[in-house]
Amino acid sequence: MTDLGIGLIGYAFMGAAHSQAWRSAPRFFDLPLNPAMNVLCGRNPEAVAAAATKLGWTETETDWRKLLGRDDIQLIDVCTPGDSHAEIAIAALEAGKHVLCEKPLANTVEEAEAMTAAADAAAAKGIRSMVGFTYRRVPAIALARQLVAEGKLGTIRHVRAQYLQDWIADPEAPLSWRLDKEKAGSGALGDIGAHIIDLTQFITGDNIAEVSGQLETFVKERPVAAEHSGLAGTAGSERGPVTVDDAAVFLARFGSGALGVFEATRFATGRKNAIRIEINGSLGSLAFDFEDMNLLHFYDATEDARTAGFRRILATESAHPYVGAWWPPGHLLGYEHGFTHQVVDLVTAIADEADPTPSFADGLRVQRVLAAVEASSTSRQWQEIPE
Ligand code: 4PW
Repeated sequence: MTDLGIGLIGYAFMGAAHSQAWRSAPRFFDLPLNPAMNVLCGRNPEAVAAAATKLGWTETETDWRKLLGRDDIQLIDVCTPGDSHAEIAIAALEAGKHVLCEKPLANTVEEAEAMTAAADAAAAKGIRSMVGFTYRRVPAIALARQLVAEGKLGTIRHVRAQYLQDWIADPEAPLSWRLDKEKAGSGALGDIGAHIIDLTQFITGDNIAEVSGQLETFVKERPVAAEHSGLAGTAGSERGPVTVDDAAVFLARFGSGALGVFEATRFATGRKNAIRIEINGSLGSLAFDFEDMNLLHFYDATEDARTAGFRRILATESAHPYVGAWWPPGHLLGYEHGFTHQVVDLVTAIADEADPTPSFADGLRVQRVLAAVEASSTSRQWQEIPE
């Protein structure tokens, strides 16, 4: 089978999740190309070498530009903070490499527009790109989209979405790059709010047309981190400013006229990674919570009122999206499986010479909603999302 040489940039939380996916995908799914975990890239030579050994990469590089000139790399996987997404992704696409880029696509709409233009130009030459809105690949979420597309909910009236975490609820939790506007673009809004924007648009097949939002930074100064990885760190003795939002709330109106209520926060004490989505339509409703990610709740409003009620669908049947490649029914999947499914869909699209989704254009659409929420928070006015 033909190799698809992978160069992964970044080896922290997301780098580890993507490494697991590149390793697992060909072991459980019949892929049309063999992902070869050729090069892991990071700036610190000792740390990247140790990570490569642990995560299963053959070689390392300390300068991402070197990946672009290598013949054994056909795909660049960008797992760096948002401030380098545009530069790396555009250079990689121009060098003829396929690109998988972590979300949010960029730190600004302007960067996301430039990335989308580069992706369109590359697609004309058969070079593919995808943005990592990984939760689309949770089987229960993919099932929700199928049910909506089949018309089982009828006309969508309400979209209710929350992404709740609490890892910085403690005011002494140290600063990380995710709390630095230069690095991350925004806070809870872009890091986790971006997911619920993408997910609700994905499930409903409808786009957000206008928003009215508020951002808040509850804790304006924190200890600088002595060390930090993923969502955890240890505090040093100095203190520094938080330059992003801690929480974002917004109302939305979808193109179809459905009303949306969104909330993204890292201050929801007790909620660790609760992605809660409820959609109410004229014929029924769906409800999902990532903290119980194998379940999708479905209410069929056309049933006999005496027996109608929310049905608890355990999305572990082989008839459910992605599930057939894994375990027998009831043997649950977890966080990492979404990343594996993302790799499966990307590699399949590359082999089929098709454009994978979510595309950079989808990422740009989310970026425009993020910018509109920020603008609305400042202006205290509703903001339309440009098409
Ligand atoms: O899903 C979330 C990510 O998109 C994770 O919980 C953390 O926040 C890590 O990055 C973002």
